[in-house]
Amino acid sequence: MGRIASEAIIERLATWGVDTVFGIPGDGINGIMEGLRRHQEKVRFVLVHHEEAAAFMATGYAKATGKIGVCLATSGPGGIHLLNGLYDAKLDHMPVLAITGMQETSVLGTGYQQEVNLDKLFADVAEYDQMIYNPAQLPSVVDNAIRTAYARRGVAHLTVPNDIQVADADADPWAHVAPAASPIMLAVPKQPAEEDLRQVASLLADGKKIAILAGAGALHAREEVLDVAEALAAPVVKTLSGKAVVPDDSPFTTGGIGLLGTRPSEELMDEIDTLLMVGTNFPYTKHLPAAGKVRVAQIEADPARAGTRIPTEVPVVGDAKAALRALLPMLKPRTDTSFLEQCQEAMGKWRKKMAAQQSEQRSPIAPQFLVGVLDELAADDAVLTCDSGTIATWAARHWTIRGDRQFYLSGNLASMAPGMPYAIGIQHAFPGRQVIAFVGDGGFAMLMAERQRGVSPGRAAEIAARTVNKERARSGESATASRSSVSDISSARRGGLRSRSGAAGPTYAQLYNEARQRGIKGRSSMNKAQLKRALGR
Ligand SMILES: Cc1cc2nc3c(=O)[nH]c(=O)nc-3n(C[C@H](O)[C@H](O)[C@H](O)COP(=O)(O)OP(=O)(O)OC[C@H]3O[C@@H](n4cnc5c(N)ncnc54)[C@H](O)[C@@H]3O)c2cc1C
Ligand SMILES: Cc1ncc(C[n+]2csc(CCOP(=O)(O)OP(=O)(O)O)c2C)c(N)n1
Repeated sequence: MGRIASEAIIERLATWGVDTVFGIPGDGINGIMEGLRRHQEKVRFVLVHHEEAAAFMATGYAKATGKIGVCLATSGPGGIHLLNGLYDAKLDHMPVLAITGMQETSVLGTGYQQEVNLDKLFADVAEYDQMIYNPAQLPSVVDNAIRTAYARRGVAHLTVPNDIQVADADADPWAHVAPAASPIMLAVPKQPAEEDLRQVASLLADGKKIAILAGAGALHAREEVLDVAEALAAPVVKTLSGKAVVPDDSPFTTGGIGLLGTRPSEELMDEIDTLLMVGTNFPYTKHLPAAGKVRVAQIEADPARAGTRIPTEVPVVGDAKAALRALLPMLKPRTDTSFLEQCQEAMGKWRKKMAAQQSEQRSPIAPQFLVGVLDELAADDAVLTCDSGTIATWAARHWTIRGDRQFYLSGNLASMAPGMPYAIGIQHAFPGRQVIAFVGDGGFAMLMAERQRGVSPGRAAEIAARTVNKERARSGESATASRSSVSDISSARRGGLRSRSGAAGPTYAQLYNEARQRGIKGRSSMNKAQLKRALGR
């Protein structure tokens, strides 16, 4: 067989810098698997157990690297399984490309086995959604898909019928749409209009009690956020997705906002007269000041999202880092630091309260203690991923950002189970880095099988697996992963032996036994010394 169309796809992915594809093979994508086999030195294929996990891995990869994540699924059910992870990418604005198989063109529309119109099904989730009917569309549609995913910060989907996957790559050339020799992606202009920034500076100059709300779109702008905070003597409140914008021990932050946030952040929202929002689309508007009570400026990359959450006097479109850097010299430095000091005092009390909740003396060990120990022992550049559920509260409050640490969760979709696949995806991107999945027993059970796939090169799930609570499992009470030794405690307190994620779910013992059969190591983690041993410290 000569050069096939699937090779043109894989080669083009490689030209765009794609080095990893997450997925599961199937008859519907045999041709694409052949393309991957022929170009395995350029693009590696990471086999997963569930397509949803492949999409989460691609999303985690994109979140941590800023590069497009790619997942692959067979026709019909394989493609359907991708969807939840793809919606996670869509809602958290991550560039992800999904490639799926499709029945061969000669049977399309005949109700053939596994015939699901995946292009129609993906129409809502994907910014770019295209069936490939002719190899001559390649590599243009790959370029368009990737370019659109980056430009619109979302999902692109290509579905490829079996016969096209293995068709002669060079047949039927359509010279007039011949693509450029190399992929072209023109960056969106980052610099906001100077006049807009002058208006922001003027609004801030009038403020007496100013706060900055920084989100995921400012993760790359730590230095600039802190510089502006210092110039304005303004506390920085962080969204959960923007937790890593500034370190948690910075004197300029009051930590998170919302249900999982801090009291000082909540209180200051009632006090401020001016709010500067940077790189955030924070959804829980009831935790923001009442409309009309404060003057608001917002720096946002997407014009469609500038000024959408709260009445905003000065919406500015541009990149957070570039905008803040340009804004800084326009600011009138504030000499009155009393509001900031008041916030710092409140934060001092809050930190003590959080530390008390981490106490080793609490018996049985508290969830906060577990995260506290993880926090203490983890590397300064560790990446923490977590599931949705109560577990997110402890990650939010007891995992501290210091050094180059990062933190990722399914922010806006709030789906169960992304913690471990995110970690595995991120571990593939950064093989040498410590990546910790902090997962609930419910979420863990959903995609537990992926733990096996995370073994190599993955320290990813290692820590999660190491904190399995073996002793309790043996006594018929226990759970699975890191969060497990937390979940079983809260259940145990209520005298229950079952996972809180559902009475119909497996008991912890069943879950643990299944985990063990899959080669996952268990550890009992009842006190700090045991936890340290379990974590290999
Ligand atoms: C169980 C659970 C509980 C949660 N509880 C909380 C909570 O209590 N508090 C909380 O804050 N969150 C919480 N979340 C997350 C919450 O649902 C939202 O996902 C989160 O608040 C959104 O944060 P964000 O606005 O920073 O991120 P996003 O919604 O991703 O918004 C980021 C914005 O930045 C923009 N942007 C991107 N790049 C740039 C750039 N270069 N320059 C400028 N702008 C840019 C984007 O266009 C986007 O509008 C919870 C999630 C879960 C799963
Ligand atoms: C796919 C999906 N199904 C259901 C939910 C609703 N839900 C949110 S948290 C949760 C329980 C999570 O349990 P677990 O993973 O053990 O975490 P915990 O809350 O115990 O920390 C459920 C059912 C959801 N967010 N996503």
